[in-house]
Amino acid sequence: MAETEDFVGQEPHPVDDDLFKEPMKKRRRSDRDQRFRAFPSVEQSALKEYEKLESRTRRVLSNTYQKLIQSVFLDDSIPNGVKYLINRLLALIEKPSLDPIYIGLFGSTGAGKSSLINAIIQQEMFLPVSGESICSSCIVQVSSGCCEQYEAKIHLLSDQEWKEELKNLTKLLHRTEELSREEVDEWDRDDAVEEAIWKLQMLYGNGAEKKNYEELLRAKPKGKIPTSRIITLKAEEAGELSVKLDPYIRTQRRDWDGESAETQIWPLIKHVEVTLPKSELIPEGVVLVDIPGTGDFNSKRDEMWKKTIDKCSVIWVISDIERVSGGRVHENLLNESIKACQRGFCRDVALVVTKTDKLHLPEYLRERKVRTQAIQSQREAVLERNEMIKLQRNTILKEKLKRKLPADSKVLDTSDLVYTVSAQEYWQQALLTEEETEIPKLREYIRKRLLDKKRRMVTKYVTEAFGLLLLTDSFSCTENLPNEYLHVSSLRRFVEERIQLLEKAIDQCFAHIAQPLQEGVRNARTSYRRILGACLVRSRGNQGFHQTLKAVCLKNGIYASRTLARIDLNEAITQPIYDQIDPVFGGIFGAGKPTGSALMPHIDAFKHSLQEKMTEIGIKNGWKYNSCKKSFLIQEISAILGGLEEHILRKKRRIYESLTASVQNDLKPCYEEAAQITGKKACERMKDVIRRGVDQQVAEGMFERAQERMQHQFQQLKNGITEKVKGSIATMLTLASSQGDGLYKELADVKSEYKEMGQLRRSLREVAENAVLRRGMQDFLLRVSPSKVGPPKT
Ligand SMILES: Nc1nc2c(ncn2[C@@H]2O[C@H](COP(=O)(O)OP(=O)(O)OP(=O)(O)O)[C@@H](O)[C@H]2O)c(=O)[nH]1
Ligand SMILES: [Mg+2]
Repeated sequence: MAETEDFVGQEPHPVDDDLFKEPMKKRRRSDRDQRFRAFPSVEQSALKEYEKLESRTRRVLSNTYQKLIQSVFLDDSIPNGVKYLINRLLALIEKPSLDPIYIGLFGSTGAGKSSLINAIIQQEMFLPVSGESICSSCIVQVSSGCCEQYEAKIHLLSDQEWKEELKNLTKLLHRTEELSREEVDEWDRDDAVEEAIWKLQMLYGNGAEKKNYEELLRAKPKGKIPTSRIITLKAEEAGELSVKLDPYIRTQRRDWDGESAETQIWPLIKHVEVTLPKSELIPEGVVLVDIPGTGDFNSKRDEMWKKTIDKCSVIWVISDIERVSGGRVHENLLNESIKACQRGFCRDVALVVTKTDKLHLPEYLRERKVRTQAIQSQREAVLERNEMIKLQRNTILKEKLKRKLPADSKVLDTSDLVYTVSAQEYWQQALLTEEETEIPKLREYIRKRLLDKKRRMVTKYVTEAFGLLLLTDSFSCTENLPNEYLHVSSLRRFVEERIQLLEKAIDQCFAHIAQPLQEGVRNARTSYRRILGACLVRSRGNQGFHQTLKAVCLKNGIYASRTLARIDLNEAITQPIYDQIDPVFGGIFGAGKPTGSALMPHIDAFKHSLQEKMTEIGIKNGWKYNSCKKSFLIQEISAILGGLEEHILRKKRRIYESLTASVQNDLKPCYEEAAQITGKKACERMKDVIRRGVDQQVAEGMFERAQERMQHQFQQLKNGITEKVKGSIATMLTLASSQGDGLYKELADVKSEYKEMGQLRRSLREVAENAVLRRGMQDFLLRVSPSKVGPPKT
């Protein structure tokens, strides 16, 4: 509870019933309680208290805002100080309550993602599931809302996006006359070609594959495409929605001969969003995302695939128990998830091993190595194997994360990195109890994450609001201190010095990347030929690879389809650089210690030095202990620097991707040249062009350019940070120094709001303490009588 430690005083706040009324949307109390049904008492109570605090804070802010605008409404000109205040208040009032937590279920086809989501939301047959072929065709997001109905939104590609895909599909199908008999056969068996033909036929009917781009542009699609590009489905019951939704989500078979309207627009579907009514099992604010493991041929969809992975704050790598050991696919998924930790917002990776019920007892017994205990039944075997897998996988995963992430990453401290679940047993309970299927454990994981986020968010919100109220109140302060503002100029000097120090510190911190980057470039130069060679070879030779390679070139080095492993040439040849920089990169953007390579501690140190200086000046000049001005400056510094963290997180991805982006950019002409190649031995010739193109670019310093670009991106981030800091602090000091210069006016009295806000701030600590206390009580009760407490049985 680090955030709440500095709060003093513990007066309980009065609990009044109208707290439950939110200013924007009035909700009935029963509705509100319903939303928390998913929570066992401890989390439920804490969450409620945080929500209460938040809505009260919003109300205080609203009242203050109204008072302020009323007092300046009729004025000819509004003083700068007041304008500043009004804008800050409004921004805080409009700040969204909580960005949802995205939990990505990321796994290859058939791993059991959709089945797992069904079990978690307690709807056995909700999302389509299939054992025969690839089942889910696109990214599906499942969340719960506040409405009574089940709702689904099917998002389609925009006109422009489809045109782009159409262009690429037709280019891919463009066949020349010179193909030999053998090559024609080869061509027909190509996965990329099959997929392209099938997409065109589905949308435009048979024969569409023979038409060119212009002809298809004029052709009318068979299905009806809404202009909004969103199809909304609604239903009263889960089953009803599930039936309506099925044809949109379920991958259509290539030999399909149906004529339903849903399947005709199927190639256009981008992603699907499903909203359940107030769910008991996934609370509002949590989104479960079913992410297929490979990405997509369509650039827009592929970009979305990457972005979706990056926006997840938690990624569960879903792996079938029979494939979890040693599979390359599984390794790729893990690597992609760890990359998301580097690039995106992901803080937490866990491995979820599915289908643990699948066990052939005689085989298991024969292979079993540890024989300390006799195994009597299937159930015992399953449980033993679960334990073993957890031990094994936990160690392996931790090792892997350690190599890739900085040593202080939170995920490395987590004890549970591996879950062993069975969606099938969750419904059948023939072998395992509900607890043993570990579905309830995953639900608990979700609730914990949500509560944690809510706590952090509300703490920040209340603190910021308090600072703002303090500032507002200080505007009407009569405290008259003629001398103190003489020191603003000395303060300015101090700030300038500190900013210079900060710049130096940032330089030092970014300098950590230089050496591994250099090393990585050296490695990349020596190994790129081998890596490229491996990428350009298929186990079954060129057969069926010709057009896939063309697709790779059409997409500037990246090809993703549902049937093949993802190919990304740019990423592959830059991998040796990433291998070197990964831990350092993570370290720069991690929490870290002030002495290490982490960036944030330097910004914190800068903040503390400024705040100390304010206090020091305050004391020297005999400011009253709790001087409004001093507190204002201190609060505003926190607010300004608090915003920086988000800025840095957003830039992080750009920086990380700069290496592949740079290489992709340099290789573009070579990909374009290769994509033009047709005719005899096209596949070999294409490979030659790529090999030669890469050789040439490497000789001309492609990797060194990538290195420079990354360093340039770091430099830009530094400039961005210092500019932002300089700008905001200058504004703040101007405001602080200008009291008495006629910039302020007599404002409405906000004493009572200020007081209430102070109380709310004190309540924060209390809520945190209550949660700890309740957790202790629950643990105690659980030990005494496990059957009476704990999550409600569902
Ligand atoms: N025995 C057993 N089978 C399971 C379990 N979970 C899923 N399956 C089966 O595994 C197959 C694939 O499950 P899905 O949930 O469709 O897998 P998916 O990961 O969503 O697959 P795609 O949609 O193709 O990406 C189906 O036949 C399921 O019935 C389980 O816990 N035990
Ligand atoms: Mg699925």
